[in-house]
Amino acid sequence: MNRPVLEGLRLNVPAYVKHQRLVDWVAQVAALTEAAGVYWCDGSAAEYERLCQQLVDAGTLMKLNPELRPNSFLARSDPSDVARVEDRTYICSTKQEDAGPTNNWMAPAEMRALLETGEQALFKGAMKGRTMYVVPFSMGPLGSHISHIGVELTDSPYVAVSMRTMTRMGRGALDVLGETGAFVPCVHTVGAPLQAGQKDVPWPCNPTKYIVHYPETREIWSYGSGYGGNALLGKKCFALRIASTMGRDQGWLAEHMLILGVTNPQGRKYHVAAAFPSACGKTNFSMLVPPEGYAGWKVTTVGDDIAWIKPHDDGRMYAINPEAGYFGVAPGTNAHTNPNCLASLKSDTIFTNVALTDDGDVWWEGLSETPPAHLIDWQGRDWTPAIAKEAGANGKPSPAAHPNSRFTVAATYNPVLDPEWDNPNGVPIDAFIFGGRRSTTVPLVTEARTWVEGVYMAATMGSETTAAAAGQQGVVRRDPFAMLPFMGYNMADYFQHWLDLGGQIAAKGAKLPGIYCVNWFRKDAGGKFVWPGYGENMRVLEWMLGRLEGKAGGVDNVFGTSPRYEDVRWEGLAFTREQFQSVVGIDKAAWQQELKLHAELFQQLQHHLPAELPATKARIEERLSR
Ligand code: SAT
Ligand code: MN
Repeated sequence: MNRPVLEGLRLNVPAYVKHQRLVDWVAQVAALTEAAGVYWCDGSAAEYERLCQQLVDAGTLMKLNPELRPNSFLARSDPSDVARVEDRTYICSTKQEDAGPTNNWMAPAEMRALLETGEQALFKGAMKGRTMYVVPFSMGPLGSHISHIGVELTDSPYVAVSMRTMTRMGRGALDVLGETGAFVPCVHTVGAPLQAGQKDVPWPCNPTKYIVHYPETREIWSYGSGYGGNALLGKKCFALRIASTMGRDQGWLAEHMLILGVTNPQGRKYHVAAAFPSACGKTNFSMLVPPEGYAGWKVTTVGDDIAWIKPHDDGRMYAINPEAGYFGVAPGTNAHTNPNCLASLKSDTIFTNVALTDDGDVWWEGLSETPPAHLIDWQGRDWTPAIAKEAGANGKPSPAAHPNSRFTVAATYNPVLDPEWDNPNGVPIDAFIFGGRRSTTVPLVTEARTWVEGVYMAATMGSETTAAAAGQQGVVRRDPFAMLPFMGYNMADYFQHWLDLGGQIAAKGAKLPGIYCVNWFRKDAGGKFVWPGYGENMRVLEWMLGRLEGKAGGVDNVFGTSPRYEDVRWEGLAFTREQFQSVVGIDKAAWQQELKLHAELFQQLQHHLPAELPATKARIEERLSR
């Protein structure tokens, strides 16, 4: 094999690497970025430990108390680099209409000039003074027909270690690749070159950020951020934006969905995939603990964030979780909201931007009812309830952990991990759930009467924005399929793709998965959540499964079928008929307003918008006017 030699730089290609095109590309990017060295990750435990120690020495990671939190670390990011940057995220397809009106777009040549080829191109010399890590990874079980391989080149060792937890990273992925296999090239730099003798900072990054996707050549280029969704390129960039485009071209789906298994006392197991926007409780739902009265029921996690779903010859849709770990929101996680998650985080976890306790453990808002008397906050400053009150705004104390602080942990630490989570053939999906965060209007649960009605529900989903993305929080925006920040192509074409797949399955005579719309987040007049949520969501799940079996009752509303009070099991929960009514009721005036927002969305997406959607809207309007 030809091993290119760059002047003054050794590529250090391990003997087991057999892929010439990969080696050539690594050489090219090393030359462009002027990396000081190249290191190929093998994915071993020894390598992980070595890199973590290196990160500790550099001040990026802090080792937590090994007695309280074995093999775990805390990272504090730069305070400006704490979330995804949607306004800096681009889909660079040749034609703008292929990116569609919901994405930022730039012509590929123009973007390449900015990043790679122009006089002042950002990637030129961007890795000066830093090692470039070659991170091969598989999204999905190694060798599965649903999986795909990527290789990330990054100058961030924090990214390299996080990728080992979040993906099947290392030599195994290269073995699958062989000599000529296809891979998605992902280039990432924190954009902070080091001049000779310059001292590094704990969290290098750049105020200029670009998260760039070329869907046609299936490439990802990310500049300036070290934060999760911007930097762990296997996740949102590959597994959603690039993969959604692959799915469009190849007849499958890449979705922002958790996948759970639910087994009833008779031993019958179902699989459900559920889409919620970022930081709306996907991890909690995927690890749900059935409440009192549900003896014999079991919920198991296949995935907590992303699903790749392929129609199979038997007419069913099979899903895999392309990831191997959880990059979840820490605040709010506790023994009530998600005991299984808490158990997953006992050891071997990298925490980012949570608070540090005086005995070297972690804390975040909601972990305990009363905060410790003293903490070090996510920015490394002293924190006490009194300081927090002083520094707070709008009557709320300043949080010790950033609202988007995260944990990174391998799926194998989850005590309720589904035994099929690693099955290369995936699990058959029985139902899809779509949910937003809405304080009003949208009922607790509604079943779509048809596939088209379900696609309509998903397409018109709205949600109040959360801390997962930089920018204003709490404003309602349309977030179709919870994919708004993650779509790799034209949203209207994506709606069509969903309709087409449903049509193909129906044409085979197979039963389509049920589609449900949920909203756990309705509030009462006092601003408090009415539905208790978390484990109690099991009651809603049981109703859905009952519907699939044709056993559970319901009543039609303007846009689907919802349960009556007596259609839900209430054993073990004091939830009155009135309370129930306040979370399922349809307020006609609110729905008339809501439909105006659907109309706005359809106006924005009118180019290629499937005719079935406005037709469904017209039917809802007709029912509303009765
Ligand atoms: O920050 S991530 O993009 O990885 C998580 C999320 O926003 O869902
Ligand atoms: Mn997500």
